[in-house]
Amino acid sequence: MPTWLLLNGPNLNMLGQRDRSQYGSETLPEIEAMVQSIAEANGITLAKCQSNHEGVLIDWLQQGQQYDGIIFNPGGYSHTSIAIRDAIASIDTPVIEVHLSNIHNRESFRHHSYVSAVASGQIVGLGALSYKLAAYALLEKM
Ligand code: DHK
Repeated sequence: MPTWLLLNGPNLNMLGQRDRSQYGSETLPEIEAMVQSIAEANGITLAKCQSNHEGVLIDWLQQGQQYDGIIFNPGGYSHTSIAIRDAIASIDTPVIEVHLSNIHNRESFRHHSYVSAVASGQIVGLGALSYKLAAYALLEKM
């Protein structure tokens, strides 16, 4: 059975409470359930992880070969982490980079993502819909 990984980085466990004008009102469990229902409807198993720790995210990415696709919101590490970029570059699994907010119309330090160059694609600025579209993108790729 094909399997996807839904990976969320730092502070995304606070969705629903943190800066709703940027991140919307959906909680992470609600977003996970939304992706899970798309996966299940298409016979795909979904593994989920949220971590506030860079090394834990890298550990999951290093196991990425066992997945058929990865939906990844690296949170603030998008803009800082060469180590996460290197972990993605070391696996063949397609990784769709997701951001709830439009990182390009926010502070300039959010405009650059180290992940983008090694991701299969990037979806930004559509709130929880960004995750849904990432799931559809993976379906098309499979
Ligand atoms: C989430 C974060 O936590 C920020 O650090 C990024 C991203 C944007 C998002 O929009 O999902 O800059």
